[in-house]
Amino acid sequence: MSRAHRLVAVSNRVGPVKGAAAAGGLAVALVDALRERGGLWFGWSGRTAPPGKARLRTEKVDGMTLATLDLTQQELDGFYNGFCNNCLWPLLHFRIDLTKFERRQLETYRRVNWRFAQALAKLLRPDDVVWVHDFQLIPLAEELRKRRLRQRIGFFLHTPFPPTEILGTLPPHEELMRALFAYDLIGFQTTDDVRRFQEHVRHAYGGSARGDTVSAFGRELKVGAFPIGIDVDQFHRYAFTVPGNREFSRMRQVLRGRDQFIGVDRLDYSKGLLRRMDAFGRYLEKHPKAHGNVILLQVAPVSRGSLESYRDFRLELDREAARVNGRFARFDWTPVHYLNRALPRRTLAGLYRASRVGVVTPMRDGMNLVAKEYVAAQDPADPGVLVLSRFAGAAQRMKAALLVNPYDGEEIAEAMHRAMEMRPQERRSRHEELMKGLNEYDVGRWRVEFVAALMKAPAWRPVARKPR
Ligand code: GDG
Repeated sequence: MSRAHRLVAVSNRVGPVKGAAAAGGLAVALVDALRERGGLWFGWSGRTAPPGKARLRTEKVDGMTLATLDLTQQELDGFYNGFCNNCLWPLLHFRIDLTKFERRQLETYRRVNWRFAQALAKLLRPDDVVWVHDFQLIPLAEELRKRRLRQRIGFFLHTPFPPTEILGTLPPHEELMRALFAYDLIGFQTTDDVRRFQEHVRHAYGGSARGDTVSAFGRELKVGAFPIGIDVDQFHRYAFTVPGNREFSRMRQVLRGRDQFIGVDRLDYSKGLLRRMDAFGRYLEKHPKAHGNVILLQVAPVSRGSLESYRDFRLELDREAARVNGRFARFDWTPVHYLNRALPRRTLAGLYRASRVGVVTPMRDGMNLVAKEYVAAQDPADPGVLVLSRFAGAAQRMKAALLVNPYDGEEIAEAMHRAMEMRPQERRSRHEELMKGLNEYDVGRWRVEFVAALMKAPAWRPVARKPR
């Protein structure tokens, strides 16, 4: 990408920019790229405003421009809480049982995308390269194309792409997939997601897929797998310098020679928290020697707490944690330490480092960055062991972890035991291999490869009209 091109990132939420490193994930990846080229970041402001008062604000921060749009409460309900989190999120995680489709919410989803496009179109320059993030914004490119914008526009899906049998249950699946074909490149987390997308396009719409080119609806686009990574060195530094290092020492003091398993997840039903808790109970049941000696620290900040499915899930998890504690706790030992608060990122790094086993067992996950952070925070001379779900995108390139089926509590419990018993030499060699993978494909490479592929994609052409 030459300097002549400005990078424009679009995501549901914008920022933070100043504390990007502390927020982690997408913020880090995007801020670096945008800062380099004086880019623009566009999205929802995180605020609601009464109808007619919802404003677009632009500000310059650290050499880049932030442009944010308010939503009305009604838009927030129908778009974000409604169609995005009550319908698309469960569907994309293969949970048809939790998927609630309401036509009115779809209309609000369309309308918010329309408003985003309306505001963004005014800010775009002819040579901009636009990178749109995630399922909240599928129709955005189509809306921009309607305004005759011909810029290169790429889309990255952070979640899994589900099988055609599941996607086909969504009433407006064709509308959404057709909208995707207004992009020039679609990036997925793994090659499995790419394959499922290609199969769906073939089966459901009679499209075709050859190599990285997929055709349907009279259009052609490029697809690819771009597994998102982390800033490995930075995360490692967090674990070994103040305050991460201090939190590590405090944790060690509190543990008093006990071993700790750690789980860190947004409180979401896709993350496999219930089975994990149950598996820990099974592990304790089978291994009385662990009693008094092992703790599971589960950090699970509340997310999407206004939705019923999330509130129900939280109650269930509270019960499950209490059940394991009620059954096994002694007056001087509580096996499950369960927090619903978010901790600072550097504290997390110290806690990962202090934990003998990282337990990352989502039922389905696009990638899962916690798995990568846990590995990066370890001491290479005496590393902990990662227990990882086969159904996290991260598993595709982290074969040196102990891979488990997250639906099988017995298997998770066995992996917990195996992790505890593992000799230092095996721990070191597995860790070394995992680190090699993390370094090979870090967050920098993720964004550079995506943007390079987008630049290479053929320039957009409108669908040729059939002669009458
Ligand atoms: C989506 C996809 C994909 C968690 N608790 C705290 C905290 N976190 C941080 C973690 C990690 C991030 O949040 C979570 O990232 P994940 O990748 O695990 O999961 P999602 O939030 O579901 O993200 C996922 C990702 O997008 C990127 O493409 O990997 O599959 O679902 O960085 O550390 N951070 C702080 N305190 C906490 O208590 N500071």
